[in-house]
Amino acid sequence: MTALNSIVLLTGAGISAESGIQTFRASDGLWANHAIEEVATPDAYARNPAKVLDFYNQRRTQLQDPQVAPNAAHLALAKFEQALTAQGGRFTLITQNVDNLHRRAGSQNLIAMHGELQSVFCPACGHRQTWVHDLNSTDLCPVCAESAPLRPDIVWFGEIPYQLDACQAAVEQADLFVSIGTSGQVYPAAGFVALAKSAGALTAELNLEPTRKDFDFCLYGPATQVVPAFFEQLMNQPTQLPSFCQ
Ligand code: BV8
Repeated sequence: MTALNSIVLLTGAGISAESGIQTFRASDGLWANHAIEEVATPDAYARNPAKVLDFYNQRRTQLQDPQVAPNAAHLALAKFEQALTAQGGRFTLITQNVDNLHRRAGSQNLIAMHGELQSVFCPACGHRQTWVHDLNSTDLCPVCAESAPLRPDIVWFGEIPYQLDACQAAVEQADLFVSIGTSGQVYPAAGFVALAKSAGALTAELNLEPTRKDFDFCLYGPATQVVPAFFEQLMNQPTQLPSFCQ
């Protein structure tokens, strides 16, 4: 097997679950207590901005909790990226998550395709800035200061994910595509595994439970256990994929 030089990851809410951040589709997940149509679409924001801002303010505030920190899975990815790039390899981490845990863990080549809780932008002039506290509809853009209030820098349903071309190019050039902690239900991210396979990459799923997707290799269990195990083995023998399939 050729050395796995170009590795692309897609992470979802499951990698942050053990850091205390709710996932979306678990029985006690975010979508169990909030209707997507009421908090995560442009129409919802136009209809009831206060409700949408409150939904994101609660989640942004949680990132200030000292208990919420990168876990062993986030840290293992940052460590692996450093080792792989030091050997001349390419590593791209695409996350669907809007928390800041990959950044805090030290991941460098990171694409936050669904945006970030700690960022806001002005729909009128495009100004973007870091924002760590509550956002209210009275917070006007400091650049154009028009009537346009700043909005959460989140890709809502029906909006085009960020850096989609870069994501798809990375997936098409991957030797190995690893999906971690995602139910694989939200597109276009959920289509990346098929794109990777069609481009000849090996594919692996590290998750709490199997999803309906077709992967070459799989390892199931909590991310803080399966992610360090998988990447430590990969670091020690970069020319073959750990055969973990259960
Ligand atoms: C778009 C930000 C037009 C908000 C989010 C086909 C093609 C394109 C679009 C569509 C399509 N079919 C349908 C669509 C429309 C829609 C869509 O996919 N709907 C779904 C529901 C059917 N997609 C869109 O609207 C997208 N935009 O289509 O624009 C376009 C597109 C391309 C080109 C031209 C035009 C926009 C989608 C983005 C929406 N925004 N997030 C916010 O965060 O509030 S999506 C949201 O879901 C989050 O980002 C989240 O990350 C993401 C995916 O969820 P997961 O991360 O997978 O979380 P989930 O809870 O589902 O699963 C957690 C997993 O972890 C589970 O498997 C669990 O077992 C595991 N787990 C739990 N604990 C652990 C664990 N694993 C390991 N260890 C543990 N401890």
